[in-house]
Amino acid sequence: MTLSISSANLPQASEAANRANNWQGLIETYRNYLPVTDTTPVVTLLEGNTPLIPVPAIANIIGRQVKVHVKYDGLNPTGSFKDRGMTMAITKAKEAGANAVICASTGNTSAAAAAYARRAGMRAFVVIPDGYVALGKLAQALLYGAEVIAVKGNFDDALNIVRSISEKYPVTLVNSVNPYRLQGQKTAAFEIVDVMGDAPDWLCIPVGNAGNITAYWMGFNEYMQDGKSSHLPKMMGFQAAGAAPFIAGHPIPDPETIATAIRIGNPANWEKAHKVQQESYGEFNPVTDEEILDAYRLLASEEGIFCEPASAASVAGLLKVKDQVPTGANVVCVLTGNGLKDPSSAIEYSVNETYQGIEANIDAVAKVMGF
Ligand code: AN7
Repeated sequence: MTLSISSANLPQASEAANRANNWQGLIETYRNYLPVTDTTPVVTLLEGNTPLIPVPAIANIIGRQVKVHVKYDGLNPTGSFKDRGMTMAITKAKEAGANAVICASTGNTSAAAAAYARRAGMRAFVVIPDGYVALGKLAQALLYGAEVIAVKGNFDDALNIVRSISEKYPVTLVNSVNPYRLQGQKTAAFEIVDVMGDAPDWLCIPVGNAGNITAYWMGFNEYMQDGKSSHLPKMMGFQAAGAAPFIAGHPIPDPETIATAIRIGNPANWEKAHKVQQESYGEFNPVTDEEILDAYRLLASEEGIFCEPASAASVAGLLKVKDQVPTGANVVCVLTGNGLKDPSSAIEYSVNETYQGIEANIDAVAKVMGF
């Protein structure tokens, strides 16, 4: 007997499956919302389209039928949300004929800038605070071919330097003061609404320079104006307690936190962030390093999701203010970076340790297992 298979017999691929299989990167997907033309030379690694994952263990802690999802942007090509901004910033730099880009970075921006700039054939200069960039991020920047300059200062010092250099020399600044960065990053809000069918009630997000919270707000507003959502979320930004200028109300000269990605004392997008907070009836709250680490371990060990410490600040923050969450609310926490970025923190702060020096035989291993 012969089996004939025609396409009519096959199940129809869902719209979601089509979207995943045909994904062309966020500039192609959201072209109508972005400052590009038909002749813009798009530089892409097919970033975006990251999963929105339910986290039932975290929702259970809150109770009251609250639903919680994480937007796992650590699954972007270089492992962080920075790819969304960088595809736009490097595309526009290429369009303008730039040969070199520069950024200050706590690590993730440098990895993304390096990857996209090198792909576009440009030099990438990254200025980092010496000793305060997680190992995976430094490894990426070097291997992608960036020229890495480690300065004896913090991120805020590095940002001041690169701002001045980009004014004086022919090199394009790709920190989030570059407006194209936020244009690209706003697409994460589009993706959330596209998947959920509406905006969430709350968006919880870690805050450093406050570029990302500003970009999300822009995205939610543009989609709302386009009739794609019925309401806007309350924007809940969380800073590490030792690096919390928005809670202090003034820049912090010596920011300190184990979450080195957000070890930032003088955010570049200060006014924009306060506008977001006011317009969205949102809040900025601090989370301690202990709270960040608790959320970091909880996400990994209860939900199977490995993010970097700074990203866990969004979940730490949600749990901190959980009594304020309305009953039945839809909450999205943004997980900005992949856990593999920072293997040292994972090993240092993990509850479990490796059983070492075990003889390589069945009895010895079974004994360790408790049998
Ligand atoms: C994982 O890479 O500033 O509030 O130089 O890497 O938009 O600054 C990184 C920031 C959150 C904060 N989570 O975002 C850099 C850098 C992670 C980050 C933030 C960063 P913004």
